[in-house]
Amino acid sequence: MKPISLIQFLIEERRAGHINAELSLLIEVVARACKRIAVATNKGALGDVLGMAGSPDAQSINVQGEAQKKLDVISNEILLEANAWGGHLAACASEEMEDPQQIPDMYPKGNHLLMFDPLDGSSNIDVNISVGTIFSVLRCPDGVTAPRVEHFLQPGTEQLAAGYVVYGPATVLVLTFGHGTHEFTLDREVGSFTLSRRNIRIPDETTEFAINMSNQRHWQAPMQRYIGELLAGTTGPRGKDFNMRWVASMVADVHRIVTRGGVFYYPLDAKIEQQGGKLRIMYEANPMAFIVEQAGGAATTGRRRIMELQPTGLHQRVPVFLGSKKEVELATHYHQEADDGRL
Ligand code: P6P
Repeated sequence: MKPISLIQFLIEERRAGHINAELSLLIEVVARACKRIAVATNKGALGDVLGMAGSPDAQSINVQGEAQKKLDVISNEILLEANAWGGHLAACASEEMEDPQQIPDMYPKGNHLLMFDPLDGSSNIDVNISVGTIFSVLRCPDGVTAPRVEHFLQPGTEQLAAGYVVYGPATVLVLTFGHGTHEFTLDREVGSFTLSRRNIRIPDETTEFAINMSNQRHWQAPMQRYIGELLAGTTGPRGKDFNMRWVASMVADVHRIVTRGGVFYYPLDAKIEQQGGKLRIMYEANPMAFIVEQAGGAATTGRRRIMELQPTGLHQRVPVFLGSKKEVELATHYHQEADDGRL
């Protein structure tokens, strides 16, 4: 069968009325920027892109209070520069920046808001483990020409598009517009993303879970109960053995789930309860939730559907339970039971 390029797919989606010309251009621009990020990431030790940003005695710290890797800064700059001039955006927001970045006055403004984590899992870069870019697209409220934070604070159900690019053995883009989840693999010889899976389905059941077990003693009781049952395997109430994976790179873990099923959990724990969770709602939890739901999976905070939350801050953190529907529903059910005092 003749390969379908991302451009052809976007034209199909426009003809189907799923997206408009401006959103189509936005996705093309983001995909092209991610190809540049892939080139930078793939240089490894040969490209002066590894290690920490800033100088040894003046490390670069981002809005999250995290030391920035050189590639965090490089990836952020690539996405900002690529999206500044096309006229498809009103503003951008990034994990790496405190406030939204306006489109420079010399360029036309568009009707979309773009949020991204330019290089998620960057702590894995120096040890050559897959990392990724995550992005989410919202509509800019009518009449708003200089979007402020509050214009970004829309529930995940308002997303027009969401996607990630995983920089692994292959460079793979996974994308949804709310009409299924689709995968594109970068054909390096041609330099274009080529449709590799259309209308992905995540199996409802799984025997594979992803969680950072070192936090176990800090989890809330329902999480202790749920994971304890998985670990008990055939000797416990689940009556089957489970396998565990934890890449500590959300994009890599989610891509495994999108590819073969499974669940990913970053629950509340006593260490992070004050900050509401580990992962950020606007440019990690919501886009991944959209992608997973459109592939037939589920995505909750352990108590509520992630995409129904009303965000309260650009960098707000939430717990994340996502993946194979039946498992996420069971883990969520245990938390709801505990909250109702029925446990
Ligand atoms: P931990 C990477 O820093 C990240 O934001 C996600 O990509 C990943 O799933 C998680 O944090 C890893 O957290 O506590 O295992 O280092």
